[in-house]
Amino acid sequence: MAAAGTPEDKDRRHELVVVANRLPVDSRTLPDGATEWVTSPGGLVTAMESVMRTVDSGAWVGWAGAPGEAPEPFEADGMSLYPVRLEQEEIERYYEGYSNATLWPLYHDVIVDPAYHRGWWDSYLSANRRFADAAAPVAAPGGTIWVHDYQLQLVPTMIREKRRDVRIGFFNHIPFPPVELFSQLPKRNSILRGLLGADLLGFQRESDSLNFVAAVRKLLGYHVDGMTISVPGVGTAPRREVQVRTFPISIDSTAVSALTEDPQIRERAERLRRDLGDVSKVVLGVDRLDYTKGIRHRLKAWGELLDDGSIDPQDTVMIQVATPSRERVDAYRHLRDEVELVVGRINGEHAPLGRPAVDYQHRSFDRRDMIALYMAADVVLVTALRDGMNLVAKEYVASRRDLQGALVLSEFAGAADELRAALTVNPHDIDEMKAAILKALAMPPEEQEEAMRSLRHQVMEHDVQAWAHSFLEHLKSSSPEGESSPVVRLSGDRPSDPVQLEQDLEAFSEVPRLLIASDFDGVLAPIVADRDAVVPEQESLAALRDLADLTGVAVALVSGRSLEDLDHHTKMPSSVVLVGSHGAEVGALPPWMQAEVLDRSALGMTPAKDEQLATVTAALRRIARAHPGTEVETKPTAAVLHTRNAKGRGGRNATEAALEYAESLPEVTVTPGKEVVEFSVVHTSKGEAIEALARASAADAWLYLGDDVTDESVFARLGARDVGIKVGAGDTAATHRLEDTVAARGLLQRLLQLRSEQA
Ligand code: ADQ
Repeated sequence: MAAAGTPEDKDRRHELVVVANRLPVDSRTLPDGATEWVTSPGGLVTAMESVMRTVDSGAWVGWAGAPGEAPEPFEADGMSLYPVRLEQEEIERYYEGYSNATLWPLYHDVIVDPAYHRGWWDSYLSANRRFADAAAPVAAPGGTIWVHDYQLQLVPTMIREKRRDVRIGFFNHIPFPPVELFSQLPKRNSILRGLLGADLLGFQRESDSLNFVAAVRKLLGYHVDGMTISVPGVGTAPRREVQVRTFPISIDSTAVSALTEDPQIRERAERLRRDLGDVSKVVLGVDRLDYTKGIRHRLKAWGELLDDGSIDPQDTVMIQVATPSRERVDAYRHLRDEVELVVGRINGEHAPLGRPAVDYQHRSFDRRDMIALYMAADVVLVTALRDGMNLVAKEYVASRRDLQGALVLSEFAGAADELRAALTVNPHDIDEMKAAILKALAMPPEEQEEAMRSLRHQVMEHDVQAWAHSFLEHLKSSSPEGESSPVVRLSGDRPSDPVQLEQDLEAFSEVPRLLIASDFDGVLAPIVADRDAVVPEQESLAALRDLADLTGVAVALVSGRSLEDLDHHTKMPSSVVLVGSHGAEVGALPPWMQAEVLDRSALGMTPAKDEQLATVTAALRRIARAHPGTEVETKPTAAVLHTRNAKGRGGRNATEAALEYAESLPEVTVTPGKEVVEFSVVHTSKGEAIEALARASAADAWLYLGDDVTDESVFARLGARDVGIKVGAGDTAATHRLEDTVAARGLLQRLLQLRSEQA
């Protein structure tokens, strides 16, 4: 409960200012007419509360929920709250109109048609201005302003126009659509420019980040390097760099998990099952009543399972909690009518006497009831047609300390990227959904336990506090107005602490899924004058090979050498991934790696790059046709002309023709090799390659060994659980230093020992 009050000092400036459409409190009128503020539940509030506690003075700027005159700023739970005034007309046009009837459907794959009205845009602009005007003056000099969600996409630039000294972050809670869809939006470029006022833009899924970057590249034509956008200077404002990153949001996992031990909640869960007639299986859906959540598809599958007798309503019941939402928007009213019609029909045809087949609840529940529901459910169905993340999936997992229960999860929910042990479904495929529901209902307890253990590891480790801290840490390391200074964690030849290194290795080897990657020259082999005469430390290579055979370990070698050269000198088995040319060439992947993640996102491919690659490939093919025996190989990001099998001067002539053609392509990286010429359309770094490998192997943490300046792009990306080791002297962003390749060998052997003990 929040205590009402007013800030002692109205000119107070805040280190961290959160800007969101709504304040984290709701007003309640007491019997004597006075107003009381009550903390409103919700993921964002919980997340930010824990962050706010770590700053001296935090502020929250948002709408208080009622039209007209806004309350004066006040204090609640150690935070200063600054209400923003919105008129009734603005609520209708900015919030219900542009935000929820234009942007929401457009950003969710146009599941319903977005409505475009010019008047709504004007209101979106003026309402965003109000939020920016309220937020800009309250941040401390050099402070941080964190703007949230699609309703406020113009706010970052509006704040920057007033305050060049603050760091501005923006997080989008919903998906960002592919450029082909986003392009529909009238004023689309204004939205992009509005967002680019931030120093850091955060999205839920990697695909959202990539979609955003592709939109900026295609629609604004700005230069993009990996996930860094270069925003040209305007007037006196200098050129700036904007970072785009993926931060999957989460829940307060520990708090949720702890509540499952509460005797009252346990009793509530048991009573719930008793009240349902002690059926043998309870299936649960919990959603805002929103067309994005796939409730109709789920009910269709459920209805068919009852119709065809696959489910017996006598011993299985479905609870569908559908929270009232946006009831003034047409599409939501229609959805409610449809859902209630279908539920009525299913119950009419299948409900046993005195009990429903679908127990439909159209209302809000308190947190404790929600957890009791999760505890009572054998299966939870999350079948969103499109969802930024979906916190219900994570809440269910955090509520199952008993390691029982099964989660059916749509691949179109952001949570599917992390919750790999769920039963994933395409909710548009009703047959597939029916099969997944039956599989979940029949899942043996040991299998439930195995899956739930993996799901819980993910949810408990990556909680909302970690999400918020990670975003703010990234924001802190971005510099206002674009001056960039490399991170130096160990300067010169300062050694690192061996005890700390051992502790870090121990902690690292306990993580379920690991990526272990290393540079080659200078780490696994001493540097020699003649590159071809390099002699690797055979025991280091052996340790890496053995590590690659352990469960949950992915191993990669990343080098500036060409892939072929790297392969020739290391002779690694197929379980080890080879990455050559500083990340631009990726060798064969083990079958369990997600090749598509690596192909596109690592490598920074966009529709424009696809086009460029097609043009280059066609030109090389013309050259190959003119020179018999030569051929063109295509790779995800490159085309390669091979001349090895050409007769006489044919090979040399083809190479010359290719190199001449290369001169017309300043943006393409052309690397001539032994009887090959590679044309790569992306400029990659080892850092980008490691990030992508970590994603492709679903690694929870990675360890990297490197000796060169090109390895700093990897160390600059170290997360809290990752380990970076610099071999040799020099300033570095790595956390540890080893003297030479002999020490590196020792480390790999120690790691092998630790991980084998885990196994
Ligand atoms: P939402 O679309 O609101 O959020 P979701 O992530 O599922 O969706 O969060 C819903 C929350 O409401 C959950 O915490 C759930 O427990 C709660 N809830 C649902 N029904 C309830 C009821 N009847 N009573 C009480 N509580 C109820 C948006 C995006 C999501 C993204 C979040 C956070 O659309 O994709 O995950 O923001 O970024």
